[in-house]
Amino acid sequence: MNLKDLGWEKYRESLKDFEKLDQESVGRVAVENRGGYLLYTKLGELEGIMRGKFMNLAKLESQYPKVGDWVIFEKLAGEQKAIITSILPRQSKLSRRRVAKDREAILDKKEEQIIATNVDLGFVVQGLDGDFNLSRLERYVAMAKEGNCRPVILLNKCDITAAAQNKFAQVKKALPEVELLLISAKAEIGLEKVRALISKGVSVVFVGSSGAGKSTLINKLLGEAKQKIGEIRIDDSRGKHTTTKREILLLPGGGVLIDTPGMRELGLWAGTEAVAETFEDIEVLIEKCKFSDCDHRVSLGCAVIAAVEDGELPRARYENFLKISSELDSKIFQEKRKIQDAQKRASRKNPKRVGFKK
Ligand SMILES: Nc1nc2c(ncn2[C@@H]2O[C@H](COP(=O)(O)OP(=O)(O)OP(=O)(O)O)[C@@H](O)[C@H]2O)c(=O)[nH]1
Ligand SMILES: [Mg+2]
Ligand SMILES: [Zn+2]
Repeated sequence: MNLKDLGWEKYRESLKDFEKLDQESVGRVAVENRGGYLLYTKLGELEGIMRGKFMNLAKLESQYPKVGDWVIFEKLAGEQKAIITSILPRQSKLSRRRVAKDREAILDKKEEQIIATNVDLGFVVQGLDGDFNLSRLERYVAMAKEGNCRPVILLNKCDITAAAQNKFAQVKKALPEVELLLISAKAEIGLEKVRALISKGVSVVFVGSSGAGKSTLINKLLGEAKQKIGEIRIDDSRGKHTTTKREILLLPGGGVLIDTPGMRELGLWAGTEAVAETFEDIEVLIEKCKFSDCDHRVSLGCAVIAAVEDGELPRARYENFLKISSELDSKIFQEKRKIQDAQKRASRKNPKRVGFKK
């Protein structure tokens, strides 16, 4: 296995202080199993485990190795096994918050779930069947941007609908700045354009709902039926969560592909910056709102509402903007509350003496 084929050169450009890394001791996490990892290295495939000391230090789930990570390891003599001693800095990452187990978990930073790291491109795959959903696309795009990963939307299954061009135009209008391709993985339409984006050493992750066709597309790119494909339900186009783990697959002739299981629920882990970028047109309008604390819902002199009324801004896009921003607002609000509560608790323990006379 060649480090160059694993994307090492491209990744290394982002590292300044690691010039002298011994190539024999760096590897890339290809699969994450319970507590164990499959590493792709110069020495071939190695079974990696974390060094005990490291595990004691890692408090957050995100501090453990993730698929796509570059790690330093020590190989065990005579075995295809390695001890992972550290994770090299992540140049990019795609992450979301976990499917909500409880309310606290959603707001807790501990629950960041990393889907893949060190990916140059994030292919957002969406089917043009019942899977098609503009706001979901916008969320994926926000997520990719937030993680320093360039989003590319792949509208798949263009073979099954006459409305493909129409939906393509809808997406183009809603997300004009994002690269967009109309394809059919199954009927092999537009795949050369996808292939052209994945040059040697480039790492790409495929995300999207179960049944969108991620694995079908990956198999076509690989030229072999490596990934299992699942049927979808006819009534609602939902897949059956056929892919169950995130995994690196190497494209013959270069390129690192990461297949992922379809997401049940896309939580937003993005910050306000990503939202601003995705809603650039609305950000421009906001500048023109009469009041600086305009809520863009009922406020007087709101330029955003005016644009919706004039038909200049599509209503669906406006509603999606409100949805995403209120979700973020409540997160930020909760974070602030937590800090305030902590401050209150601290001041109760250490009451200030100011104002008291002895
Ligand atoms: N008509 C049509 N069907 C497609 C196309 N691409 C994929 N499919 C079908 O969609 C279904 C789901 O495909 P998968 O590749 O398993 O979907 P996935 O995104 O990997 O799904 P998960 O692994 O569950 O996340 C299969 O029945 C595929 O044959 C396409 O371009 N056109
Ligand atoms: Mg799959
Ligand atoms: Zn406004």
